Amino acid sequence: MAPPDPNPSSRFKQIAAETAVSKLHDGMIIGLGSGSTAALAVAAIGKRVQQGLRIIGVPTSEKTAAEARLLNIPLSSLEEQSSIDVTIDGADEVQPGTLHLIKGLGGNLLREKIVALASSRLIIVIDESKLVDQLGSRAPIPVEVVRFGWRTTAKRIESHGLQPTLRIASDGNPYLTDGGNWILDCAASPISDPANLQAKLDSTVGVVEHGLFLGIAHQIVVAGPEGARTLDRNS
Ligand code: A5P
Repeated sequence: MAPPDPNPSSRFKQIAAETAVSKLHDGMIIGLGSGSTAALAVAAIGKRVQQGLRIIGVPTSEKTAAEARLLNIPLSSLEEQSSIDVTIDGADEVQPGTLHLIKGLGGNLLREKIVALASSRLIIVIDESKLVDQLGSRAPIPVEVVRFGWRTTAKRIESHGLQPTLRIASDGNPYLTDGGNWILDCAASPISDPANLQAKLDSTVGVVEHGLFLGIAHQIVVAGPEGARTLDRNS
C-alpha cells in the first residue's frame, strides 16, 4: 500500500496548475498570477517555454516577475501589451456557480485585478479546499489602503460590518505591497450580498482596491483526489 500523502493540497495545486497550462498555445500573451498555486503554473509555463512554446508573460507581482525571469519566460508589461489573452492565477475562495472570488492573501490583489480585467479570459487554479458556499467563510477580505490616514479608513471599513486588522510582515513592520500601500485583512462572516459590499468598498475613501473579484473569472480549474475538473460560470 502506498504511504499516505503528507501534503495532498500541494499535489492538487500542482495538478490544477498543470491542467490550466496545458491549454496554452503559441502566440499568446499570458497574465502570470501570484501566490503558491500560480507559482506552480509559472513553473509549468517555464517548462513548456523550454520545450519551444512561444508566449509572452505579463506578471502580476515583482515576485512572479523574478520567478519568470529565472525560468527564461519572455516578459512584457501592460504598458506594452494593452490586452492579454489569458491570465492564470490562484484564489483564496471560490464560489461555484457565480465564480465570485476572494483574492489577495498573498498581497498582490491590486496588480492581479488590473491584469485580470485586461484579460480576455481569467482562469483560476485551486485545490478543492478553496471552494465555499458563501464568500467570507474561510478567508478575510484583503483591502489595500493608502498609508495616510489608514486608521480612519479602517473605521470606515468597520462601518460596513467588517473587522479590519493591519497586516504585519515577518520583519514586524506593516506589510508593504508592490504599490507601496498597506493591507487591512477584513474578517467577514459569510457575505450574503457581495455586490453590495463591493459597492461600499469601491466608494470608501482611502481604499485603493479590495480582494472581492466578482464576475471576473471565466473558468476555475479545481483539483482534488479525483483529479482536475473545470467549473464554468452559470449565467
Ligand atoms: C496573491 O495575492 C493571491 O491573490 C493569491 O492568488 C491567492 O492568495 C491564492 O494563493 P495560494 O495559491 O498561495 O493559496
